[in-house]
Amino acid sequence: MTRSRNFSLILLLIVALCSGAPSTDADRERRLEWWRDARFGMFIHWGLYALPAGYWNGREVPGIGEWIMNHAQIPVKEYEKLAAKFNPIRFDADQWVAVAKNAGMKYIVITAKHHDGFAMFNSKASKYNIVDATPFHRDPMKELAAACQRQGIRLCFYYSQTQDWHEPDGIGNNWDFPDESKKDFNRYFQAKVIPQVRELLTQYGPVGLIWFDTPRNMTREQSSQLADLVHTLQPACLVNGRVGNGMGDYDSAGDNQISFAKGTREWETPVTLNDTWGFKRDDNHWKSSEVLIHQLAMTLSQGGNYLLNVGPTAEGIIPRVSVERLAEVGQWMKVNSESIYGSTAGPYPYDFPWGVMTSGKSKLFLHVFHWPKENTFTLYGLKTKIGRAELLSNRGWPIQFKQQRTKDPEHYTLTLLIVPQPAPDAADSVIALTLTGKPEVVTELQQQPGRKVTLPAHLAEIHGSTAKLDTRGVVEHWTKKDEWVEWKFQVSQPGTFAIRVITSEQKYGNGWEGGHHVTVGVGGKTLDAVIKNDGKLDNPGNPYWPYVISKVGTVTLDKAGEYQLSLKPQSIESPKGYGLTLVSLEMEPM
Ligand code: FHN
Repeated sequence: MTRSRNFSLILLLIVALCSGAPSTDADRERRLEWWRDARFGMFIHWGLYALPAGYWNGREVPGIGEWIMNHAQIPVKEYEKLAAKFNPIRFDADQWVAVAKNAGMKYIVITAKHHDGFAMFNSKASKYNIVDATPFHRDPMKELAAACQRQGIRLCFYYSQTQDWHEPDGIGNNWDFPDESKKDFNRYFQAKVIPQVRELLTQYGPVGLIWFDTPRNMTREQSSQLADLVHTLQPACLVNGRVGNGMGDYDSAGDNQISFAKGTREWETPVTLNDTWGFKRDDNHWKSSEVLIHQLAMTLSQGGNYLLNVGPTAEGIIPRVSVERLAEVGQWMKVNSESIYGSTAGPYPYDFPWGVMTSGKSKLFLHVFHWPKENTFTLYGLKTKIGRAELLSNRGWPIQFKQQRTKDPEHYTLTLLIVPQPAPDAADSVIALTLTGKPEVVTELQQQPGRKVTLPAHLAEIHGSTAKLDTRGVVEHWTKKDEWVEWKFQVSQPGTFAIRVITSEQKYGNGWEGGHHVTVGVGGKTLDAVIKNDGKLDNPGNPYWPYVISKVGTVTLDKAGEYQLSLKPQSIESPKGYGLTLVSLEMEPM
């Protein structure tokens, strides 16, 4: 190649980089490759807020730890003093990365700057950073980048682009800066956000993704400026959905949201190990490793990545209980990671009474949370022939199986003949089915072995315009009595069933409305009922949305075949606007 041709190629590249040539679908696909393979990451919320750890002036401040400045309305001048005391001498990047790696996590997303505005990295754009403003004087991001390189983990950065309580033009601080008319968000955005994001992408080697948050007032131009900046400086770096205006490479679910419906594209859910993100010394509400494993499998079974948070102390220590829980998850991952890495959603549109399903390249993975009491395990609706069934915890010892198909009505049954007792893993025993062809399943709802029928809200036909499915898979804003839902489903073992409607409280138990009169029509019969609180459904996998059971009555379906069931309100009580928040309708065999 001649010198002048070389030169023109370089020139072209520079022009492309400077013009921020918009990234294409193919670029996005390439960027997503590692992330799809990884599936499980560590979130780290670490900042000045770890020092007060939930207390200000001797008083406990309710709420999540990293929001203490906002919740206690701490003046900038007071909060800034924390920097002079922040000296995390016990911080050991290699140890943190090892904790993530040992848990089976493949990427780390750490708060480079949270809403308090303090940069946890060396920043020329703002002196309010860990190197310049603390006695620590070290750049933990540099140390983490090196440790991640050594241990083969991807380093990613969280960056709060709108909320910055330290800056007069940032969003969120109305106690120091109450005069909205003086604020110029774009001035802050161009002077701090853009230069700092550039620093993050130029100072630490390859970055896996930038995790923006709370897009709030972001304009399309600002979201696109950020996404383009990231993709121009590091074309392989992903941008999460919270950059705003649909400009991310993938969608971000709500905090702690474990969805039971597949999204329209790739998505990720951030989850807390206790209730806070940033360290709070008295938050001991730890999720068990069993719940964490369930959440990981549940999230992936709907095609999502699971980003699990730790909140290190101001000394630089990941709390002991977090390390222990993650090590327990890691034990499970050592045996079962084939069902996670590179895997994706299962082929059925619904979950099962026993657990959830994920798919590998030529395998289906059955995550059995509730192990059968008898020695057989039955799955309906799998059309593809399997060549082998085995427990991931006992490879090399295939399980005997039988596959049957009956006609009129068409019905597919796979029976695993002998499964061991007790459950190989109390949390989640994974059965791998090796398929002999493309996975094909009956996607219509059907009665499950054990005779239970579950009709999830996200598979209902919704007649109405106000009632809508949220991204969790729940029908929300159902406040009009002329809106209704219905399902079609197959029954293979007729009998009498107790019907119950499962509704959801608002997040964190912040309200629930009942008292709605409804009718349930099925098999030519109509039942009248009132949606009331007949008890809570045990729902550990989705702990922040308590579920309420309402008993409706019993119904007998005397023949096998297809049925239709409708749920129609006669009246809806919605003084707070929640109305009927539908999760599912269940038919328990009697
Ligand atoms: O306000 C933040 C919160 O502090 C935390 O960082 C979470 C993590 O997803 N994001 C925001 C709220 O959604």
